[in-house]
Amino acid sequence: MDKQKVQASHSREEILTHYKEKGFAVIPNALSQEELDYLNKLVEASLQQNPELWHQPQDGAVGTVGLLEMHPLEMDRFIRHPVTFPFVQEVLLGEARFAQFDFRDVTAERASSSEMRFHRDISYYGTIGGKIYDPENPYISTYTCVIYYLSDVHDCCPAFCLVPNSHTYESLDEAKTKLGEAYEEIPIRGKAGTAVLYNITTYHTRKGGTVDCTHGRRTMHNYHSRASSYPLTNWATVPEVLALSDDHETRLFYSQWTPNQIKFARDNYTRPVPAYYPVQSIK
Ligand SMILES: O=C(O)CCC(=O)C(=O)O
Ligand SMILES: [Fe+2]
Repeated sequence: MDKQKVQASHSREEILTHYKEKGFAVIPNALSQEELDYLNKLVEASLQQNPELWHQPQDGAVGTVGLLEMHPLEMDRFIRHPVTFPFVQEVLLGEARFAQFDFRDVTAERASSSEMRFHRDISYYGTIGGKIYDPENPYISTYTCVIYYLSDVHDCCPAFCLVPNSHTYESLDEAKTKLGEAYEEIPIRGKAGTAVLYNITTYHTRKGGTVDCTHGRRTMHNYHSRASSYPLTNWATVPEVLALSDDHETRLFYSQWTPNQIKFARDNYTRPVPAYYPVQSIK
């Protein structure tokens, strides 16, 4: 494929059509080299200086939500990134709300044991019978996530992998049977800076790397909810400077508070929690 073709196949329209048809889209070069250098330095410093902020390996990956708390304004620029956020808004019908933001790191040593099971990311309401996708949204999604590769993902590396159009099925086996010939597992490989935007109820996994992988994989994960969706998690928290920002757009974007966020704000913010949150009843 010549260069022009590659670029042409990633036009805004083609990205959105791909998402509509398959439940995900790849956005190459979403992050610049400068942004990658900044984020990788930040992650390396955090791993060294604040190991307590990182959880123990889960399926081979350590992870942290701590960088948002430490660098709220800087991270907000990635959370509402000029390249990807317009796509997020489009697939969420202009209703995007912050849901979750974290970094993960798989070392080269753990690459081959970092495989996850195929799964869907489902909100609490989804687990008690709520619809896990929106049949009236041409882009399917009630939530969407962007995974950014912060390191090159080669054939040997752990790779994010999806089954297109699998969001309506109760299990991966059902997806296999009903999709038949159309069933495929697509591992995403690409340069550092590649972003994958996906409907979170499309079956997906992290494929493990090979035993001789010398790279591992580093990622930034950013989940978005919709104004009309229930909060995705019951634990994500947002720093005061964003959640109580004087800027209306910012405050609105960070307004989908989880129960834990209400508690966090009550116990840590300098300003009072807005009265419309059930601050008294949260233990
Ligand atoms: O790290 C990956 O490639 C996938 C992560 C994922 O699906 C999850 O944490 O729910
Ligand atoms: Fe997932």
